[in-house]
Amino acid sequence: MPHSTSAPPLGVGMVGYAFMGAAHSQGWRTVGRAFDLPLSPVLAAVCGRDRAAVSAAADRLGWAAAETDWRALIARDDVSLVDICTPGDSHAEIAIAALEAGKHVLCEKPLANTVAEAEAMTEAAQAARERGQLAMVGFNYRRVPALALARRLIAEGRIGTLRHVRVSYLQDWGEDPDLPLVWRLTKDKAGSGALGDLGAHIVDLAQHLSGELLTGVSAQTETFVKQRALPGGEAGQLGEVTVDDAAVFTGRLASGALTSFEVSRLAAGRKNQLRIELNGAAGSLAFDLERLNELEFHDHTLPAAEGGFRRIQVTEGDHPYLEGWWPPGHGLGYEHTFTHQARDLVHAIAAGTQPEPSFADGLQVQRVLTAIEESAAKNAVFTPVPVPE
Ligand code: SOE
Repeated sequence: MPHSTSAPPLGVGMVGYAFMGAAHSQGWRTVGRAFDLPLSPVLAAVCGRDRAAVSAAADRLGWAAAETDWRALIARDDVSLVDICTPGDSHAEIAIAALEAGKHVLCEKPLANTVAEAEAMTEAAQAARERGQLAMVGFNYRRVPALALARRLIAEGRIGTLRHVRVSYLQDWGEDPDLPLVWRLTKDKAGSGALGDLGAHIVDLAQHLSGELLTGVSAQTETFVKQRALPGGEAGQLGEVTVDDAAVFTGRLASGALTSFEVSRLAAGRKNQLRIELNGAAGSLAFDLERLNELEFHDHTLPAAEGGFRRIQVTEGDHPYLEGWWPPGHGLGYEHTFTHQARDLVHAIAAGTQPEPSFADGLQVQRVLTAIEESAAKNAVFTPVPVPE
């Protein structure tokens, strides 16, 4: 696909072309048209194992060429940035090889399936940084304009000393009894279930928005549907679900603020609902991904008679990322977060500065996820304090 500006080209090669691959492709296709960029992304090649399927994906998603071996993709001279959109079990191998081959890397979340893999990736990224290459992990929700605004307001002290962060991320596709044992339900491919898939997002968001890290967690996880039909198996043949369907956990931020988290793939009627509320001594902020152009803000410094949550319509030209889009008042959607992610990465590459979130940030989230799993394993024999009758 030709690049649209006179800026020097930045050749992108993407591995994987399913849901996340399509979302990232959308970002790469649109970013140079929505924003003024110092480099012009070129969709050089996409990679997948099946020749016919990857060629069809290249046509559909706008990639100039198709490869069937990710090593060949990395070796291409017209690829300077490798974008990894595969299941978690291949992130480490591809990212480390790409960094060693002199490429910049964008890797979908969660960074890896294990802390050890994430550590190796972070080490490779740090070595590559010395050579001028950059690596970023794709926590796209940081780039929802309303959440970027929330971060700005919190950094400016508008909600004051933080007391609570309350987050949930709920979906319901796991409630489908006919859902087969897809890769997201297997530990060897996905690392964990709702925890790594949805929990990684909300752990990152809670820490990113508050500007603080979790110091400890206490968790419970559950796999409600323990067996599913084996894809390609005979009728009635079932396989074990080896990941969690849902997790609830609490934690403390460094300041002592209390946090609570809930993720599920079996929350009937909740399709892709991410809600976050932060309460501070001077005010509160609340956001719901299903109303992603809005941010609720309560200013607790106002006289009580004037307080209460008000809805900020995050569609103005001076709101984060809005300069690239429509006249004021015309909202954005889920897909724009991938365009914004591409924008920030292109700017960082041109400036030679570390894009956020870094692989080190992805590793830290991985450590939180592992602590949650450890806590959940301890709580597997549930020993609550009995409530007297
Ligand atoms: C899972 O269903 C999923 O696709 C996640 O993997 C994405 O990260 C999330 O943004 C939407 O839901």
